[in-house]
Amino acid sequence: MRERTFVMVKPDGVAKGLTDEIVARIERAGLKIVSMRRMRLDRGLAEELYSVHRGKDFFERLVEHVLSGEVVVMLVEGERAITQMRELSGATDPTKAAKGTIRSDFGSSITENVIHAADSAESAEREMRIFF
Ligand code: FUP
Repeated sequence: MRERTFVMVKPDGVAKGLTDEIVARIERAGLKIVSMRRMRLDRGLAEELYSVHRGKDFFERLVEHVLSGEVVVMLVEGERAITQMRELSGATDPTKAAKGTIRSDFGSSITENVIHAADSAESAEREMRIFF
């Protein structure tokens, strides 16, 4: 099934110069980057993106991280794009992520884990509407 999803290279990924590597992995998986923008989030956007986590103990840390530098937001399209992007990204905690995934290869911590990829069709729709 052809899907569209929302993906973001987080500030740690941009700072480590990983954007091109991540773009290459997405394209090698047969997915298409329909739109891509390098930008700085403001607090409103960051809190909206992560609104499902509001009230959790890591919320402020997470928001501070995505405000700490530039991000690259992407609209990605293709067969099973949502699942494929979750598989390319790997588990939230880089130490638990499968080998060869973006988070396993490049993540430094559960907060600085390089990439965000929408976790469901509903999240993808909501997040794409925020940014595109
Ligand atoms: P994921 O969908 O894999 O990005 O993971 P979650 O939706 O569970 O978490 C969203 C973001 O919150 C993660 F990318 C990093 C951050 N987070 C923490 O900083 N600490 C935690 O204990 C859990 C998540």
